[in-house]
Amino acid sequence: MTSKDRQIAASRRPFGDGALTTDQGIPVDDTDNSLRAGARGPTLLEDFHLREKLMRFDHERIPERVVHARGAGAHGYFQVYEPLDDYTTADFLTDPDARTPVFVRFSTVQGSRGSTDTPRDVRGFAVKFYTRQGNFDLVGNNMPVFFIQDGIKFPDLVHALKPEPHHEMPQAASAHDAFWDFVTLQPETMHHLIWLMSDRALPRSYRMMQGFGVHTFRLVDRRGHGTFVKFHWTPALGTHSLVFDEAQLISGRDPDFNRRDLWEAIEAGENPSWELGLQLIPQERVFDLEDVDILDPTKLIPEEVVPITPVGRLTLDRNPDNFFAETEQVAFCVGNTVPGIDFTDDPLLQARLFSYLDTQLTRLGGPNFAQLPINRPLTPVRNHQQDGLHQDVVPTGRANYSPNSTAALHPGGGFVTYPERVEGPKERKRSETFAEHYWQATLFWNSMAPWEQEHIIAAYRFELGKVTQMAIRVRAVEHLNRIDHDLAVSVARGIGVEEPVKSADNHGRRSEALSQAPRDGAGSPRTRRVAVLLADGADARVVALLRDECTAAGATVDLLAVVDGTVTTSDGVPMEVDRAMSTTASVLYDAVVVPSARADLSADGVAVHFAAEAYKHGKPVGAFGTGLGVLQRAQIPLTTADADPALIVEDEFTPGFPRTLLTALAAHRNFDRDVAGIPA
Ligand code: HDE
Repeated sequence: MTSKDRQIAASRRPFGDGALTTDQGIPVDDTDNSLRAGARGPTLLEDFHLREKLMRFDHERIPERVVHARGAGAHGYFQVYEPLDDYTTADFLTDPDARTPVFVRFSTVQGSRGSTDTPRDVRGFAVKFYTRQGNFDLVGNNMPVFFIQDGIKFPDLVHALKPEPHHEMPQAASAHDAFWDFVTLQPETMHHLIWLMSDRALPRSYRMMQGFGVHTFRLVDRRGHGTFVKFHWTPALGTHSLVFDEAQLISGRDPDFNRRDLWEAIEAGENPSWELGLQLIPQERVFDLEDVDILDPTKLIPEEVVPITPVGRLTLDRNPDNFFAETEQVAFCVGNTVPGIDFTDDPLLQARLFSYLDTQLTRLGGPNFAQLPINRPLTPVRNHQQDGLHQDVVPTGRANYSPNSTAALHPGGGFVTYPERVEGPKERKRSETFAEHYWQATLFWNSMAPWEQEHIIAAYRFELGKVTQMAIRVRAVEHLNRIDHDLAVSVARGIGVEEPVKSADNHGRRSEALSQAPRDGAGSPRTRRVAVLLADGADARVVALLRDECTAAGATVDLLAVVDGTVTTSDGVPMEVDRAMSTTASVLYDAVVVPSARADLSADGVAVHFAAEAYKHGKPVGAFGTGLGVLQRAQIPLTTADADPALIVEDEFTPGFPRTLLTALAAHRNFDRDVAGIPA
């Protein structure tokens, strides 16, 4: 239990048992019948219980977030490995014994609150640290760069991205004219766009995605010396993605896919964790970072140029008690910082410093939102601010001004802004160091594994294929041609645009860290979900062995059959199944196994589709004995393990089967499969 948990506990009020009262504490005698003049007569205005109950119901909603409306949150803690006092005075970064409570909210960006978890989209990764020096909010994303360089373009970007104004379509999707019209006219978006077209936009789980602070911030040590810093979160479970077809199917099968995954993992004690890493950039080095201006949020600093120093760990271990009170009412403000961490002049960051404070006034209905239990700091709040809507405390005393001659409230010893020298004419002008928009998009493209490149091409084709105006498609291909000629040609071929003439050479640079391929290898079978398709005559001993080995490795196994209830094992004994195949889908699992059985599952269309679809999405697929028939019917080529390490096929069950399956699960997927001919 953290100190924040204890603080929140004081605000808990269970729905619980006991005598029902009104909000005024008046005991309620009957909550099922309104007060009427006779059983069949009109309802009386004096029914204060009815009026209060409906009034409260009518006002249950607050405005959803303008962006990042759909999210999921969890409590946890952060602990630094070693004191970072060479760089900062921030207390939570200098005391390895301090377990700083945190609340994290993950989110999608485009969709409204009730939309799906798995659109092609950026994900928010916002962390509120309740430190001993007040709240520090690191409001980041799962991609290290942003679409625009100046916050003044944010309303334009978001208007273009969100559903179009006349008919409010499409929901949670960037594949429409307005978005592509805007981005192709605003070329600084090109780098973030290629990240959005990559598998990074389809995380398998919030627990399996990286996080980034995006902007360059500044750490300040006790001598007042500054070091530029970029924040990175690296998930313990590796960084893994869905494939687009699967993500779209999940939207229908389980729109709460990522939210459920986070909730269930924490309920099961599988606490997700991330390592915090810092790219530390001495102020003197700022101008030798090749073509990167550290104030430009559309650029990253390659890890080969400035490596990441691991400094601490974030662990999430408690689900919220109440979605609205915590996940919905949490108010992240980029301006919430603590002594030792300061801002930079990144013009996107500067605009955010205004926006996050401002938006809460509408969203949370007034200036006292910091008093809500989820937003309240652990440190005492002492100032002369007062009144306003929803004042939750009773200020005492009379000296509500400063200076005053009675109370001893005085500033000092707190946050001191880094005394950076600034001068220049007042002007609306972009820095020339922000002018180049393509080389890092090329770097990203060059760093991708072949399958990642294929997915990117398919994504551009899909998105641009939905754009109705040919001129926008043509403009997009022109930009792609400046990133990489082959990429532009491949996309052009898929969307009916003439192939462009080569206009620039690819610089050929790569940065290993940008690819997800090596990060896939860093995975684990823990919390992965295996579907076992059972039929009558399955061997109970083998099924138990398979289940036990998977469970021992932290994976979960669902036994599925054509209908819910039981199957009869080879010993003639009934074995309970978890559910019918038709009530779920392969896209909700990480692997599919078809054990041998007497009954012929290959005659069942749902089972065959299950296997084919999992195979098509690169998942581990295993079968033995008569189970192989299902794979054959699904047109899955039964190749050797060398050709496809995620295809585990055996004539009969061996003890090696679960082990190979678990290795394949840890490696996430085999995206090198040729799945063009699979009919699923
Ligand atoms: Fe946000 N953003 N943003 N943003 N953003 C909001 O704040 C905004 C930007 C991010 O889980 C809003 O409380 C402007 C970059 C996350 O509650 C709003 C600009 C990055 C979240 C807002 C940006 C983000 C938000 C909506 C350009 C990644 C969700 C409600 C100057 C580093 C936080 C709210 C949560 C939310 C404005 C750009 C991430 C409207 C004006 C860059 C993760 O204030």
